[in-house]
Amino acid sequence: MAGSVFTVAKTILAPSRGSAEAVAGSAAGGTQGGGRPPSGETEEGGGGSTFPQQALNDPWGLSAFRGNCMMCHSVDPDENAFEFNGFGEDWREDLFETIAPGSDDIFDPSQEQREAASTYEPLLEKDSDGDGYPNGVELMFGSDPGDPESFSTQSQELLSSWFVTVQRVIDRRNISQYEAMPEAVRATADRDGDDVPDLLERFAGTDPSNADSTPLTAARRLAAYRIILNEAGMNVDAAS
Ligand SMILES: [Ca+2]
Ligand SMILES: [Ca+2]
Repeated sequence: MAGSVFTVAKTILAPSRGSAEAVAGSAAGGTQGGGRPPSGETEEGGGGSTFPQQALNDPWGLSAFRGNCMMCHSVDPDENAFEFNGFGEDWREDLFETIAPGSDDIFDPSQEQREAASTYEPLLEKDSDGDGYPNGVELMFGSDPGDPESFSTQSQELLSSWFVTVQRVIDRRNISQYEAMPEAVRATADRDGDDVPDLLERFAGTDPSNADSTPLTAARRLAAYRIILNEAGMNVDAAS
């Protein structure tokens, strides 16, 4: 399988679209969600090449083209051995010890249990990669919780306050209601052509002029978060 899939660049980013598609297409048993958006519409998140990847992409609205193995795995370039990074270890520990106790194989728990591990509050509060950004903040705004060199240009304090507000709102009202709003569906200017409009890149803290700096979170989900925060009076564009 293409080694390039596991090549991690150093800001918030992911494998090239071509390699991600190749993996998504070749993974046995996988389904690929999202898909390229119709012209003028934002991309939708969810899906992915493997069941564990889908268990992260679906609840967090991550792009199937950008959510990737490196969120949980480290690959030793010499041994080519598949190892887990800190986030992968923490996710597995919560899954196997708390959510699906007694299981120790990734295929044993149900997909609902794997998704529950991805949204398990103690996991979200941890900072598995030690970059100062809690896992929940990284999953919401689209940096890699398993890579200490991937984090937003927005401050941790700001994103943590936004995280709390968004979580409180979507406890009461499903995120899909926000994703269906015309403001979330309509794509706006996207200078670097990475499918995340400039406005949403500034919001998430990536570089709108660099296609290698792109949130893992799909544009549709980011737009929904932005609507929620603006409705809550957080005036997000002033901070972008
Ligand atoms: Ca972190
Ligand atoms: Ca990180």
